[in-house]
Amino acid sequence: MTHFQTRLQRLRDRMREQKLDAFFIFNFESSDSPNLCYLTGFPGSAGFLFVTPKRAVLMSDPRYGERLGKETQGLEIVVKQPRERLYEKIAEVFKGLNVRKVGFNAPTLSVQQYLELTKAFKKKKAYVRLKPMEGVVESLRFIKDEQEIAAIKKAQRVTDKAFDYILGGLKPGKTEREIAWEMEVFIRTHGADNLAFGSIVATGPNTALPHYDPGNVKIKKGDFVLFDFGAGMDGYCSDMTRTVVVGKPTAEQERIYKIVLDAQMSVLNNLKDGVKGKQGDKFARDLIKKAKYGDKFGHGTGHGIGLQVHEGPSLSVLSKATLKSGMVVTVEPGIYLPGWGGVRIEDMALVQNGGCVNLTGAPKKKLISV
Ligand SMILES: [Mn+2]
Repeated sequence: MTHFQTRLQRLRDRMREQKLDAFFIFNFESSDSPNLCYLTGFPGSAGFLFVTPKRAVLMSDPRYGERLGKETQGLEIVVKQPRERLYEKIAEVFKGLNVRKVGFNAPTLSVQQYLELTKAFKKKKAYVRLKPMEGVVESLRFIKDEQEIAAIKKAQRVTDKAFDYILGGLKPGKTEREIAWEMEVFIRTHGADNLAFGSIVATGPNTALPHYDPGNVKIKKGDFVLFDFGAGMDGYCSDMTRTVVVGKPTAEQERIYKIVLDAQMSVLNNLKDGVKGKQGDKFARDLIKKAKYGDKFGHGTGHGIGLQVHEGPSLSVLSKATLKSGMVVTVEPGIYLPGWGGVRIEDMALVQNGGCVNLTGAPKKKLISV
C-alpha cells in the first residue's frame, strides 16, 4: 500500500464512524490544497476529490494534463473540459457514485461555493446531503509517517545551514530586509522549493514584536537580532527561531535569554507520548511565570507542523490534543519587553520513544554573539 492509500483508508475509517457515504475535498484556488495533497499527492490549485468506501475519484482540468495520472496512482481520474460547468460536473460525479450523506471541510468552502453546489445538485437531480465538518483530514495529519518526517528533517537541514551562513555575514549597518533576502536566496539555492513562510528578521526593539515584518531598519551594535524562518521541501515545512546579539551581550540580555532557554528545555525534556498539549505549554509557561515574565509571553508555546507551517496539534492553554508518537510540534517560548526587545527560541520536536527528538540542529546553548 502506498502512503496515499493508507491515508485514504484512515479517512474511510473516520467516514464509517461518522456514517458518511462519502467525503468530498473541494480545492479551488488552493483553498484546501494541504488536505488534497495529503490524500493524493496532487499539488494542483484546482482539484476535487470524492472518496467513498470503495472508490476515490479525482477531478481536475486539462491544465494538469499527464500529471494527473502520473502523480496520482490508483485514483480514478475525471477531467473537466473547458465547456463543462464546474458545479454541474461535480453534481454528475456525485450522481454516478450514488451517494447521499457527504462530509466536507467547511472552513475551506465559501458560502458562495456551497450555494453553487446545492443549486447544481438540484438541477442535476443528485440527491446529495452535504454535512459540514471540521478538522477531519487535518486530524489525520497530526501523526506523521516516515516519508513526512524525512521531508521535515530535510527542510530543517537547509534552515540550519542558512542560519550558519547568515551569522557569518551579520554586522552593524545591514538592514533586516537585506538579511531576510540573503536568507531566502540561500534557502532557495540550497535545494528548498520555497520558504515555509515570510521570514521574520527583527533587530533592536523590533524583537519585542513576536510577528514582525522585516523593514529597512539597520542593525546596531549591541542589538538583539531575532530570526524566525523555515524552508519548504517536498511540500513540507520547517520552522526555527534564534535570537542572537551583535557585539557583547549585556547581563540583562543574557538573563532573559537564559529564562527563555530554560523554559524551552523544560518542554523538550518532558514532551512524550501521552502528554497533553495544554501541559506541554505549561512546562514553559510555569518557568516564565516564576521569573515574573508571565505577562510578557503572549502566545502559545508551540504548534504542529507539516504540510502547513501551522497545523495541529498545538501546545497552548486551550489545546485539547494529547501528544502521540509521530507528532511533530514546535517549541517556541518567548519573552517580549516593549521598547527593549525580545527573545524567542524555537525548535521542532518529534514525539518518539518515550520522549521527543529535537529535529533542529542550529546552536542555542548560550546567547550567540557575533
Ligand atoms: Mn513557529
